Amino acid sequence: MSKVAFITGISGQDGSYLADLLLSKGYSVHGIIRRSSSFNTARLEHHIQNPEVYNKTFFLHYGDLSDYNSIYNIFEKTNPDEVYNLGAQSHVKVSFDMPVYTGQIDGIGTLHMLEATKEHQYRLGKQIRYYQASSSEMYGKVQEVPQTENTKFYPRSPYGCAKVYGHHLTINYRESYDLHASCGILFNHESPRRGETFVTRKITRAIGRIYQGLQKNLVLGNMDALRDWGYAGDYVEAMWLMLQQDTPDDYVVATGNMISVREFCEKAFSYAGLKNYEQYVVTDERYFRPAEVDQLLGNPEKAKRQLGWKPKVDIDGLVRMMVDHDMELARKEFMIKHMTPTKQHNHSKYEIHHS
Ligand code: NAP
Ligand code: F7E
Repeated sequence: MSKVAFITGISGQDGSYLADLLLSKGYSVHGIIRRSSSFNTARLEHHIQNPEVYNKTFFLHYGDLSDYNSIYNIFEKTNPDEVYNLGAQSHVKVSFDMPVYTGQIDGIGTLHMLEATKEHQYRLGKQIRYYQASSSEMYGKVQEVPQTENTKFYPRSPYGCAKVYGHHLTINYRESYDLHASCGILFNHESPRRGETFVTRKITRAIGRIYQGLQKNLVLGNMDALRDWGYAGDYVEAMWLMLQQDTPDDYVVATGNMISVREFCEKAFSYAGLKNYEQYVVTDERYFRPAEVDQLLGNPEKAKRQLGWKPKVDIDGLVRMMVDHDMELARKEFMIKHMTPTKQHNHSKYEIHHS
């Protein structure tokens, strides 16, 4: 019998990579999607369009972390062996604009997931293993460098505060109800599937568009912030490994290296062949945060030692992967923009408009 996984946040960056990984391991994968007036499943299209997989081993259910009833019902329908709670309002800057909503989803939403796990473990009489997406944002104004599982938290945003609540709740449910519940304290991780308003993707999208003449400038906020950036594809393996351990625990997942937003720009622009990134980048107060996290640097020794996990992609590999992807995306955008519908060629809907 294949194992059954239930993923919240399956339509996001990490959820989509985790679904790829679990399907490749033979799992049946169930995920929550939110009702939206426009499509929100772009990162899952390769599974939705695959008749071998869709509604056979890969299933989507409408639900929302704010709605306990929907969560409870999905548990009841799917009887999961493993639960990955990745759903969140995950944007730090947005959490200052929507603090209550962020608390409801990232905090109380986590409580909904833990309650449902506890209830269904009891109902089914089998262990359900639970993964909580904790975050390096919990360290905020860092109390030591690098940060380990024992470093004190000092969150600097409503997002960071909500994640601290979810983190402690997960530990509390583990200790109170004997749940196999683990927290991954993941440092920033990126990919070509990263949301376009997070800084690395915003930079690589802009590079492709500037290269194609589709955009002139890149407007950023604090370029001095330092982050420990890894590759999302590597990080979902660590999530899975945590749930394969006999004993649940909490782990820092990071590369152990950090660079600034400015250095990321330098690397990415120069890899694209655009020398002098300064001529394209402007800063604007709009993108600064009321309270900033100046630096984050993780120590992944415990994950290396206990899980046998280590990152395969370094910062230069990550920059190359994201720039290559977004150069190609912008090339396609350019083609579409400069093509006009034509009646002359039946075989092709478009032709290049040389103006
Ligand atoms: P993401 O791309 O922003 O994806 C977030 C996911 O959560 C999306 O599927 C989103 O659905 C879903 N979601 C949002 N609100 C929801 C709600 N009310 N009910 C149900 N689902 C909801 O985030 P990510 O980068 O993949 O991150 C995954 C998790 O790891 C998050 O919990 C994040 O906070 C945490 N984390 C991320 C990082 C990182 O660097 N990426 C680091 C540490 C921790 P829609 O597609 O419909 O919006
Ligand atoms: O910002 C600075 C910004 O939004 C990184 C989430 O996945 O990782 C992520 O949170 C840094 C910050 O990520 C812009 O001020 C400058 O210092 O890409 P970001 P984040 O805030 O670190 C953690 C671990 C999570 O858990 C979160 O879910 O870059 N920055 N200029 C900018 N940031 C953005 N977004 N946009 C700018 O224009």
